[in-house]
Amino acid sequence: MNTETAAYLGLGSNIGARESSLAEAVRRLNALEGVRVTDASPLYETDPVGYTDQPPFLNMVCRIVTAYSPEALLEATLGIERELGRTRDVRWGPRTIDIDILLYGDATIETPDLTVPHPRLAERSFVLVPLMDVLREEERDWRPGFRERVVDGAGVRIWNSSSWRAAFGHSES
Ligand code: PH2
Ligand code: MG
Ligand code: MG
Repeated sequence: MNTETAAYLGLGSNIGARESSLAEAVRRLNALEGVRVTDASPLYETDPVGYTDQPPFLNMVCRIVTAYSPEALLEATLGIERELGRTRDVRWGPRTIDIDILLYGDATIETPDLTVPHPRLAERSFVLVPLMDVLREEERDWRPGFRERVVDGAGVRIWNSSSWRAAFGHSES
């Protein structure tokens, strides 16, 4: 019986040492008993969406394989956000680290605490661009329209970091 599920997480940071916060979040995710990070996208610097009077973000997406239920995964991601100094002041406002569950297998989840697929996933280039870097071919059919979706990439610029490439294994370009 296969009790592991592939999932995709979107991460963002726009306060403090953005790149180290993201790297530390990925490291802590991978260190969880029930999570293995299999792929990490490059970093992108992105214009703030929604509440625009805040600094630019660094965003990325990672693919994980997890033994956790969606609820347990949510708890674990909130725990890492807290450990890395996340506070919740303004909705959509500045944050040291945000970890969102974008996809959890092909599941559709609708509870008071969690909506999967992430409800704003399809409108956000800062999520779609890095998601397309790591989304596996065989997992594209989880959501109708992914294959066809045009990613315009507006406000999303690759963030060239040799330390990120060294840590997460991307080739240059
Ligand atoms: N997250 C938000 C609101 N706006 N904008 C960018 N560019 N990147 C984000 O991660 C982001 C945002 C709420 O989670
Ligand atoms: Mg978010
Ligand atoms: Mg969030």
